[in-house]
Amino acid sequence: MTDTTSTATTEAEFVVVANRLPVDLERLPDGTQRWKSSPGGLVTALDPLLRSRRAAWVGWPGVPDVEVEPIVDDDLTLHPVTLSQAEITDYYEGFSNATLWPLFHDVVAPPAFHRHWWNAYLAVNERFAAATAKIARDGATVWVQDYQLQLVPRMLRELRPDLRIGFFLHIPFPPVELFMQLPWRTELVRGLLGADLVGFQLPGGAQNFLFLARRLAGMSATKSAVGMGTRPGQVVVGDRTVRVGAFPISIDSTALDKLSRSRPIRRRAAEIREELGNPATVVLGVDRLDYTKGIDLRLRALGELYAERRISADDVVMVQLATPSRDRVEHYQRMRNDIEQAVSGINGEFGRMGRPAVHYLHQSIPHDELTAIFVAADVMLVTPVRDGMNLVAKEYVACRHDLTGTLVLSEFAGAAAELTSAFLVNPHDLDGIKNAVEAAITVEPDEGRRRMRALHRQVMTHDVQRWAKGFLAALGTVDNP
Ligand code: GDG
Repeated sequence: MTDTTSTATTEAEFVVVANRLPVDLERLPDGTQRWKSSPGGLVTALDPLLRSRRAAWVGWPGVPDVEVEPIVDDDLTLHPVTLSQAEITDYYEGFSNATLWPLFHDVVAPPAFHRHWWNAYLAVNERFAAATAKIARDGATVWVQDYQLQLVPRMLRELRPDLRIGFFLHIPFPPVELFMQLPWRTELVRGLLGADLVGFQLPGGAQNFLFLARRLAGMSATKSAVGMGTRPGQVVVGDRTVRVGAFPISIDSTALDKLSRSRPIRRRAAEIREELGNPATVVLGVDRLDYTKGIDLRLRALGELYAERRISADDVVMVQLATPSRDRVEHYQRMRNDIEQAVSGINGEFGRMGRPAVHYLHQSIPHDELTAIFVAADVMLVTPVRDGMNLVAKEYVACRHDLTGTLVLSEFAGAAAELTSAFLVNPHDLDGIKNAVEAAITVEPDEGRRRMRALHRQVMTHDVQRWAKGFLAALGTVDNP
């Protein structure tokens, strides 16, 4: 990442607006700061589109209270939005992650409603809209991302009616009955309706939104059929038509497939199995440490399977990678304690000296190491109680070109709509999870290969590049894929 600060373009043709920039500002112990690139799925998906025209990315650099100049990296300019510590507490940790996140994930934790959090959300959304309005060229395309910025489309349209505005929600859009709890429900729906295209992971989310648009914002939905991909429904808002559709996100499947086949990764995968004591079966969980991910449920299922001697810790060990996340939000602190207690309970009862049953890592690990762990694992457990998509499930599948390995997948992950050959489970049904885990461990090789072939084909043909192109085609800015 170049850190040239002088020649920031003020006239972008394509602008991505997201809570975070694709780079993090790092403060070093000596008081200096530097940029660290943090390429996520979104960056990979958008990179070719960003590079092919004068593009900009508007986002928070990850550190409070810093004013930094735009960063120019070839054709892409990064525009940092400054947030104060109080705003991070109220807008990000508060309204985004303790109001919207639980509300949009089926209230698995009770959402908290505080007016001062909402006020901070308003103020920060306004700042993002203003920053975008300043840098977009006449008639530019703007793509706003995710639940932290749902008011931006309308605010931006008021400032700049000439822009073409798309919005994509990465998390589920909740059932109407739950959304109605939100004191600011009308403002949020109106905020989203400022876009020309509102995209969701699944048709169900799009349908929920269409219903609400009609009910709360007094708009008429002219077509309620919402298809996957590029067949959106429509809402008429004054003299504008807002399109609403489902665009299931994915991963850079080709890159991951290639990496997983590489010699260093395969060598490291073999080493990992050895480090685990060469068990017959390695079971894996990879999640941000979040209460929606159902880590507790899969640990309970595993513990009961050991206790009932349906599996033995001599043959079956589990690795649970729980990446640190939102650790200043109270609910996350409690959940971390519960999960760590569950892990030590299982290890206390079923582990042996030097051979724990569950290897638990509360760390963020490098991408290559994570890929090697995917390659090393025989059974992948993805058991969220609610998840917009779940990229981990797709990443595991992309790493199984040899068609080994089995995936146990919650019906409540968006990915279940596409990955129908997985062992699908209702995460609330503990016996169901136990049966699925046992079936995944003991599956006949032919049956396992049959399932993985279908999964692998799906993930390889529906990648993140296709997702981005499909969305932008529906927005009318690129040709149909
Ligand atoms: C939201 C929605 C939706 C995890 N630990 C490490 C690491 N990861 C990577 C995974 C994966 C990503 O983080 C997590 O993505 P998920 O999709 O699983 O979940 P969320 O973070 O909740 O994402 C979700 C997604 O947005 C996209 O729309 O699918 O439903 O909740 O890529 O591999 N990567 C590295 N080290 C780690 O320790 N390098």
